[in-house]
Amino acid sequence: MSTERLLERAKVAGLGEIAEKVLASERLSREDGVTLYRCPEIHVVGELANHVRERLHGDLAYFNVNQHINYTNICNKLCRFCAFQRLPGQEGAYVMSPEVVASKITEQLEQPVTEVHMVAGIYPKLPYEYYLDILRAAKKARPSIHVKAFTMIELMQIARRAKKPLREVLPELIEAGLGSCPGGGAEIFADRVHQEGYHLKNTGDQWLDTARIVHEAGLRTNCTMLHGHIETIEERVDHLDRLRLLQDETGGLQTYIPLSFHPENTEWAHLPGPTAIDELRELAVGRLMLDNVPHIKAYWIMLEIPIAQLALSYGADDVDGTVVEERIYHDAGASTPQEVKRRELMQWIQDAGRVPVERDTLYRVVWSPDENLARTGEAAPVSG
Ligand code: V47
Repeated sequence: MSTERLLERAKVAGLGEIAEKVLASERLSREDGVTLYRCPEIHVVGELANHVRERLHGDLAYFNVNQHINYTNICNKLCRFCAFQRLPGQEGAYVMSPEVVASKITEQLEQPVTEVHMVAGIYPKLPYEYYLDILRAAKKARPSIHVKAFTMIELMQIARRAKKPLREVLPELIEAGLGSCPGGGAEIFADRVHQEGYHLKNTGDQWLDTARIVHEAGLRTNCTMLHGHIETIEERVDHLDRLRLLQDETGGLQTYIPLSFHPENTEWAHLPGPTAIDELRELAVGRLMLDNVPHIKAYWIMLEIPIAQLALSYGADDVDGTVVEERIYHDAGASTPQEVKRRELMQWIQDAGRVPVERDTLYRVVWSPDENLARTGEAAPVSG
C-alpha cells in the first residue's frame, strides 16, 4: 500500500498523528500505545505495523529447526496462569536426568536441528551442577547445537543454588554450553498483576535487572509479555515501554513474543483468554511500540497456524520453529500439532505470501531461496 493511502486510512481511523510518526520512524509515546490498543480499526493498526515490518524485513519471514525440552515440570512458584507446574510427588511430576536430555537430542539427529530451547519449572532441590550437566549433555549429544536455555527466574534460581552472584555464574554456564536465553517468564511487569497472579515469582524489576546482567555478559535474550488475563491496557503499555528502555540501554533483545494466555487447567480457567483479533493486535502494537527490537515472533504453537500466517501481515516476521515436543501450551489446552516438519513450515509461510528464510538462533541465515542472502549469512539487523 502506498504511504499516501496508508496515511489517509489512518486519519479516517483516528490514527493520523501516529501514522505520521510511524512513517517518519519516530518513537511512539505511551499515550500512542493506549490509542493503538483502543482503536476499533484493527486492520489499520495492522497496516501500520506491516509497514514497519516490511521496512525492516521486506517479504522475508524467519523460522528455525528447533527442539523444545522442558527438563522438569516441578515448580514452587504457584503461578495462577500455569497448567504445566506440578508439586514434588504429585502425579505426572518429572525431572529429566542429563542422560534423558541427551537422548531427546540424539533422537533428532536425523533432523537438521540447529537449536534446543530448554526451560522448566523452579525446583529448589536441583543442585547447581545439574544445570551445568544438562548444558554439557546437550552439547555432547549434538556439538553443533545452539542451546537457548533458562528464563530470568531460572537464572535467579541457578545463581541462588550456586551461592554466587549471577555475574560469576554466567561465564560458567556459557563454558558449559549456554548460547542465549529465551524470553519467557516476564508475564506482565506491573506490581498489581504480579501480586494477584504470581507473587512468588520474580517481580518486573527483577526480570529487567536479570536480563540486563545477561546482556552485559554478552548473551542475547528474547522477551515476552503474557496477555489476555487480568491486565489492563495501561499495564501492557507500561510493560512494552520498560522493555524498550532496557533495549535502549543494552541492545540485547533479539525478538519480542507476545504470549496469549491459554486458560484451560489453570487457576484462571474462568477467564476467556484473548480472541484471535486480540492476538493480532498484540503483535501489531508490539511491532509499533518496540521500535528498537529487531524481530517480532508469532509463535505458531500458541496461535494456531492460520493466525500465525495472518500475523506475518500484522507486524510479525518470525514464526518460531519445528519444536518437536511442547508441554507448556498443550497442558493449558493448545490443540496445535506437537511437531511440524521444516517443509511444512516453509509451505505455510509461502501460502501467507512471504518468503521463508531458515535462520539460526542468532538470525544468521541457514537457508534462503535468495542465494545472496544465503551466502552472506546476514539474515537481518540485530541491534547491539
Ligand atoms: O514463561 C505459561 C508462558 C512461557 C501459560 O524465547 C503461558 O523464543 C499462556 O516463553 N498460557 C513459556 N502462556 C513460553 C515462552 C517461549 C515460547 C516460544 C519461544 C520463546 C522464545 C519463548 O509461557 C512461560 C509463561 O510466560 N505461559 N503458562 C498459559 N497457560
